[in-house]
Parts: sequence; C-alpha cells; structure tokens
Amino acid sequence: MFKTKEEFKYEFSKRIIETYGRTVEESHITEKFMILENMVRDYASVNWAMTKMSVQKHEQKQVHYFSMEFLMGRLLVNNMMNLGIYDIAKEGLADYGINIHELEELESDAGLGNGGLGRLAACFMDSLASLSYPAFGHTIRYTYGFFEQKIEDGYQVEVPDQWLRLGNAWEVRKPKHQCDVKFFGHVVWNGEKQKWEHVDAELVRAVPYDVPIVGADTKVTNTLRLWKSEPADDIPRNKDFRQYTQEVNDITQTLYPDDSTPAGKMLRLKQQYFFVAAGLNSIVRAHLRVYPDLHNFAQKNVIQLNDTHPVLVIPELMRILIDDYEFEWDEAWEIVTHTCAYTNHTILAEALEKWPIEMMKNLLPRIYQIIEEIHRRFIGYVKIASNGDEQLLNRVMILRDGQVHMARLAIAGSFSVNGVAALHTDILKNREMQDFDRIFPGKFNNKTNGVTHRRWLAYCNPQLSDLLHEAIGDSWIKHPDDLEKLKKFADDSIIRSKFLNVKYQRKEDLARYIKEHNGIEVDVNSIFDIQVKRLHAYKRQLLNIMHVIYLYQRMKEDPSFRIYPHTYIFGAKAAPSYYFAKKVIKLINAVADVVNNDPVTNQYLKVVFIENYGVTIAEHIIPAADVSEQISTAGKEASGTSNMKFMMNGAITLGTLDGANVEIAERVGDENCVIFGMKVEDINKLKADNSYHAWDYYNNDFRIKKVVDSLTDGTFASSREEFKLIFDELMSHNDEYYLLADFDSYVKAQEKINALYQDRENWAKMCIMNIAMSGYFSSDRTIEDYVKDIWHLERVANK
Ligand code: DL6
Repeated sequence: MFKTKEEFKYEFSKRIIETYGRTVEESHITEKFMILENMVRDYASVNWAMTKMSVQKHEQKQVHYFSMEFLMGRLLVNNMMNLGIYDIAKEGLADYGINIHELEELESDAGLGNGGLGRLAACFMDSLASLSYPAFGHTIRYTYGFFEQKIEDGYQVEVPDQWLRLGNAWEVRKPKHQCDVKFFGHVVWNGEKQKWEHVDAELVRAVPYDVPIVGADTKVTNTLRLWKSEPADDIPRNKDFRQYTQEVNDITQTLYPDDSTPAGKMLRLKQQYFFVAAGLNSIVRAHLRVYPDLHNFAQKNVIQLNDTHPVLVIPELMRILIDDYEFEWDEAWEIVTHTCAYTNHTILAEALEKWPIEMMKNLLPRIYQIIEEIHRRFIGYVKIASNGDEQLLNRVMILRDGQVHMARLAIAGSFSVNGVAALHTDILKNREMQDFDRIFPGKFNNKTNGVTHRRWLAYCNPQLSDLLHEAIGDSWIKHPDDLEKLKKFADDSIIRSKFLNVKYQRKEDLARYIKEHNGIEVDVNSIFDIQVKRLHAYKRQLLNIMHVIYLYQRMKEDPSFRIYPHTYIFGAKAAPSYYFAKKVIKLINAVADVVNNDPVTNQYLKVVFIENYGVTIAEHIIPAADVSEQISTAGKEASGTSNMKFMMNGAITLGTLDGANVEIAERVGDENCVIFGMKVEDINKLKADNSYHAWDYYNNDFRIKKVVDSLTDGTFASSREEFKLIFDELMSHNDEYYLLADFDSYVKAQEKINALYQDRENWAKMCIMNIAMSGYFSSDRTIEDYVKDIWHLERVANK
C-alpha cells in the first residue's frame, strides 16, 4: 500500500493503464475518479479482512445495527481522511495536474435514507469503527435513493435519485452469503416432525453487497451490508416469470415507496421482512461458523432496532430458533429478548407503525403466527404485572383493532428501549409509553443523539479545524470533549477575530454557491439565518417564513423600521405525497421572489431556498451559518441532529425548548443561545383545558392578522387559492402546531439576535462557547453510552 506521494502516483498511473489502456493524461475524469475510489477501497480492504479475522478469533460480541435507512453521503474524502491518506493523494494528483476536489465532486451521495434517523445510523457507523468496536450495519441496497428535488416555478418536483449511475466502487457483491426469503404460502403442521412448516411460499433471493466502514486512526474497518432482491432459482409456478421478476425487483428498487395505497403498504412490509430475514440469516450462519450452536447467541450478538421498521427481527429470530434449530419457545424467547434492543425516534402518532393483520397473515403467514403467540403470552404477563388492570391491557395489546402494533411488539421483545434526547425519553416514559414503563420498570433509558465531529467539523470545515489546532491542538479529534479547552479562548480577541474570519470565508463559499445555483446575490455581511431539515408542519418552517413576511410588511410601511441585514436560508425536502409541506416550499419561494426583488427591502432582507438538501450540500451550508433555526413545537422533535452540527460550527441556536435543544441550552447557558416559545407544559395545559383559539391571536395581534391575510390576498401569488391550504391549516384547523401562539415570542427572539449580532466581540465569544461545549454531542459519546448501558462490547483487539 502506498505510503508516499511517489508510491501513490506509481500505483495510480499503473491502474489507469491496466484498466483503461491509457495514460493518466489521456484518461477521462470519470476514469480517474473511479480508479481513485478503487485504490482507496483496496487500501481499506486489508484492515477490513483483519478486523473480521480478529473478531472471530477473539470470539467477540458484535452489535448489528438494523435500519431501513443509512444516509451515508459521500465516502471518498471521509475514507481518505480516516485512513490518513488524503494529503498524499491530493499532492500526488496535483503533480498530474488533477485537482482532487474535481474528482470529489463526481461522487454521488449514497442517499439511502430520508432524514435524521438515517443520518444518525451513518454517524453511528463512523463512531463505532473509529472507537474500534466491532459492528455490522444491515439495510437495503435501494436502486434509487431518496428522490432528487428540483424546484420548478417555486414548486418541488421529484426525480429519481440515480446514485448508482457511475457504479458504486465501495461495495463488494458477496454471492456466497446469499439466501432465499419466503413470502406468501401457508403454514401446515407436520405431525411426523412435530413442527410447523411454511409451504407453497414464493422465494426471493437476497444478495448482500458489503461496504467497508473505515474508522479514523484505527485499523478497525467494519461492514455495512446492503441487501438486494433478485429472482430465486425456484420461481413460483403460478406466476408469469416476467411478473415475478418485476415484483422481485420492486422490493429493493426505491426507498419508501408510496404507502398510501394497499399495494404500496404491502411493498413496504415486504422490504422490511426482506432485509430483516436476510440479515438474520447471515448473522446466524456467521455465528455457527465460530460456535457449535446458538445457545450463546445473545452473549455474542446484540441487535439494535432503529425505530420500528426492522422490528420483524423479533418474530423472525423466534422462527429461526424454533423452526430451524428446534428450540423450545421459552428458551428461544429468552435468547430473543436478550438480543434485541429498540430505539424510538418519534412520538408522532402517525409515525408509529401498524400493519393490518390480514396483510401480515397473507404475506408472512408463519411470522404472523409467531406474533399471535407472542401477543397471547404477553397478555398473560401483563395481567399479572398490572394486577388485572383491564384498561391498561387494552392500551398495550400488540394485536388490536385488526392491526399489529409494531412499537408494542418492539417493547415486548427487547431488553432495552431508548429515546434519543432527555426530554423525548421523559415524554415516552411519563406520557406516551407510561403503561409500558410500568409493566417493564427499568427497560426505558435515554441515549441523547450525537453526530460524528469528524465529518461535521474536522472534514467539512478545515478552516475552523485549523483554527482549533492552532488554539488547542488536535486532541479533540480523538477526544471531542477536549473541545472544552477552547473555553479559555472565548475572551481572547485574536481567536475571536480569527473565528469571525473563518466564518466569513465559509459564508463567502456559500454565497458563491447560492449565486451559481439560485442566481441570487447575497450580502456576506448579513446574518446567515439557516433552517435546513425535512419539511414537516411540526418543524415550523412556516413560522420562519411568516416572520420574514412580517419583516417585509413592516419595512414597506414604516421607512423608519429597518433591520440588520439578514439572509434567511432554507433547505428541505417534502414527502412526495405531503401536500401541505409542498405548499410551504412554494410559499418560501414565492416570498423570496417578492422580497428579493423589492428595491425598498432587498438590501436588508433576502430569502433563499436551496434545492435538493442532502448530506453533501449540508457540509457547505452548516459551516456558513450564524444562526441555527430549531423552532419545532415543544414536545414534537424527538432530538434533532442539525442543531448539534450547527453548534459545532459556531452557530447560535435560535430555538424552542424541544428535543436536544434543551441539552444544548443547558450546556452553553442562556447567554449563549436564544430560546423562545411555549414549553411542553404550557402546551399540555392549553390542550388539557381546550383553551387554544387561533382566531383570538388573529384578532388581537394586528401583525399576525396582516401576515395571515397576505396568504390569500394575492401578495405572494396571482391566485388567491394558491396558499388557501396554509391559511386553512392555521385558521380553520386551529393551528395544530401553535405557530400563532409562539409568534410574538419568536419576533422578540429574532430582535434579540439582531442586537446580539451587532456586538461582534460578544457574538464571537458566544460562537466560541458553542464550539467549546459541543463535544458532548459527538456520536462518539453517544456510542460509548450505548456500549456501556446496552451493548457491552469490547474493542477489537487488532486496532
Ligand atoms: O433520532 C434521529 C432523528 C431525530 O433527531 C429527529 O428528531 C426525529 O424526528 C427523527 N425521527 C424519525 C422518525 N421516523 N420515523 N418513524 O425520522 O429521528
């Protein structure tokens, strides 16, 4: 493996000649890019093989992270940085006149996820490898990632995300680990063998593609296993082979197919079982390569269920143990409930999955039978644990109203249930899942989320990283808590001014991007106030844009009212069938058109919507932020993770006391963030006494009235119908997310930001304090918490 620039160059040119029959100079840029990716993967392969051998040899316990989503983003830079070969490659390529950044730009984001839950899984994989813990990720190899967003005439348009267009150099197809997964058919009792058998099933072949997960400053390289569906050898007799092939291909074709139709729902359930069954099959086989049987399965494997999507692991592992390895029920249940742990990521009722019993029975007859038995025994247990409390029993049943309640199944079959921020876990334990907390005392615990500070600070913000090195050295890369050493520089005027300079450079970089992609000229000296995340009513992008409308209206009517120049930047994808969210995108773009083109206001106010928000563009946006908008309705955002990324890059949180904002505010102190709005208790009270009336806010606050009226008076659209849906949501449906109740407090918080920002010295101090206190929000800390309380892993010996 190359250790010097010269060795790199030799290897690079040799591979180009061998592969394409051309010199480096003659080769196409895509060829150079693919050769570089291959070289890096091969570089990682040695450690990859050694890690597997070491884990087997030392009979180590592993964590298996099952998730329908892994939002990996690009891997080339991350892997080269983690391997410590970035500079060698950069300089070697430069000698050939190749700018490494141009090659980097050719890599597609692996967008195998749609939001925070998927990105969290990716951060966890990075931290696990970097901390040298043995870990495996299991997911689906979607042919198309989450859609690519285009903005046309202000509207979101979805096009397929063809992330595999140039191939995927990171993955290795592993046919030797393939297996067949069974769907449909029915279950019969085999009296001779004394067991249930699943007969007449339709088989689908599952083929794994393994991706190396390279740790930083360690030899440990773990695996992310992506499962792809293919036709089995034995195809169903009752189906035309073309129809069968089409149905098989559909399983791993797209992330979250539209599940608003029964066919879409069925496909999603198929996806879930497909990767769960394939993943478990490979874990069991790997276990049996090392140990004689499965009795010690729970001692050597822990399976973390990332939300309810992979919860079929519970009945499937029961099925394997009972049907394939002849365990008795109780013995199998003991193993399953000591292997599985479940993370809850939401309290939104609509996101807690339920499957129609009829569908489950038809698609997965043996699995349904096992769920029925789990349910029956669970009821018996609850009756005893609750002293026969019938009402409680009705609230916790796994099978209820013709549906399988997946979160309930997850809690019953796991030894640990965790929320993802202190407030969220509190709400789970004391409100949403309090019955379960009573039934299973001690099972619920909190694991506050984190993000990898390598990708989200060290690599994406080299300017800030260099400044940190200069001030406090680089121990924080290995030990993110060491960022706290920066505290003592918060009052240092040189570091403050250097920080402001770094921020300025990053704002220039983003301003260039905006000019190029949106055609909008933004003022680098203005406050970059940024809200980037999925578009959802509870995240309240609408409140943000309503405030912009208010500022615009006020500046128009009152020449003496002027604000410190502001650039409000948004980035968000709306689910394709989420009509309200798509309207909010259109509104943001419509407001941008009016405000940006009005000479009276446009030196003070600009609005930008950045198309196709995803991991790579986030790496440009986040370092440029002055203000991080985290304004969800209190109690609705489980944690949030962009809040942590912004904080690490020295942005000030403007937020509600929701999710992990609470812990950010606790750490930085009130003087280093701006908190506003109702707290969870205030909202609970409004709900309890039914005392919230949106019309009262409309009638009593002329600012609100004027903003709301502008939605239907033609200010931002030629048709008065265009934003009627948003008007109705606020007024006719009584403003479910309390935007109007928090409006005044939000205006004041924005005024506070305005004032704070102008004291540049103090602002820099606040930003530095945020960076200094952000080490806690590294996913390295989160992983250590999981290891200590849930997974109980040892580090790989050969690290
Ligand atoms: O835990 C990761 C992330 C949290 O930071 C967000 O607050 C939360 O909304 C998100 N949850 C989901 C839930 N999806 N489902 N089901 O994405 O998880």
